[in-house]
Amino acid sequence: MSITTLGQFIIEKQKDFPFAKGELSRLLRDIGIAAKIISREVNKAGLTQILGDHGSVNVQGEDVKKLDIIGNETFIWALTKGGEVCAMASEENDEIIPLDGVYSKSGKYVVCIDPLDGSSNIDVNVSIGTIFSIYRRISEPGTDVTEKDVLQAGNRLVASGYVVYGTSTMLVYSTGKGVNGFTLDPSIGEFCLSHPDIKTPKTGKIYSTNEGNAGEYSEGLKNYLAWVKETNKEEGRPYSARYIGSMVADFHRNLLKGGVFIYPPTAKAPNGKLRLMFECIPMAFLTEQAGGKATLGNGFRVLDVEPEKLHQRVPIVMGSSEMVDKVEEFMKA
Ligand code: P6P
Repeated sequence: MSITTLGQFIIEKQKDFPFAKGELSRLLRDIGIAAKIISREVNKAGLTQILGDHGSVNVQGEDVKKLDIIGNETFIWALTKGGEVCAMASEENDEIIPLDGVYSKSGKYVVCIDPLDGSSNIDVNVSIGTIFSIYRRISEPGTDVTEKDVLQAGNRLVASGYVVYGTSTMLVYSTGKGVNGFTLDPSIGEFCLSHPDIKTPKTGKIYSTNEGNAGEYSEGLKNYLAWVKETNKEEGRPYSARYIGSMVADFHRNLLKGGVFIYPPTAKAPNGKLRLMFECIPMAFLTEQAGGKATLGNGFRVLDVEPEKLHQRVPIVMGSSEMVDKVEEFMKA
């Protein structure tokens, strides 16, 4: 049998952590369970004309919960049941969520989650995703959790990953020893290793940004966007613009093919639109683990930002290292 399931892989890799007693392995398993449930729900989304639009009352007169609420509740359920997590922070909740499972209070980990990022794309059948990051709690096991347990810089991450619900459902994660991708085989209900040891190309041909905002970009970034469009065969230009407006889908494509993703400050989002804790840190960790770069656009590593607010937003330039350098060269000029 040539397949390696997520569970088997996690156990195999546990030897990378000599002091591990299996808690992180069980936590990653719990995330996999939640991802499978959300994948089932997301793949039913197209049937809303029968099941009723999410957020409406269906033909049986039942309230159809919005998918991002279902996603949020599924992770709260899975991580509470699993007992390894003392608290969660969710893009859907203003405050941190202390978990009240039998073992939660002694849980060693906290999890930040964007349960369904890009959910506005569900109704048009565009890929969406879950983004998660795992930290060791700072407070003593058994004591009350505080926001300090969650507001940790990305350079203290234990693990991060995402699930992309697309033409297939994939789970991609890293515990700091490289990046591995698993594809869900619905016929056996298992995530199977399909993309071992993902390395993102040093350079690429794809740039991803919402050029509808370009009128508000800095002069330097406007110059970069002009430069990428100039024909220069020796330097492999023009590049291709690829932007689907669903971060996990844009990220996953660029991770595998090479590319740069840019969300700079705009008038509507003066600190950038993407959230530090729920989108930027977990994706920056994966990018660096795959050999790429992730900065605020000024050379400052996303993983070194000391978080101040749970839902704070930051600008981000991330992807192939040479492409990030080129964007920053223009932005500094
Ligand atoms: P814009 C989706 O709403 C999201 O949070 C990310 O998934 C995506 O990358 C970004 O916003 C798209 O933002 O302003 O380009 O529509």
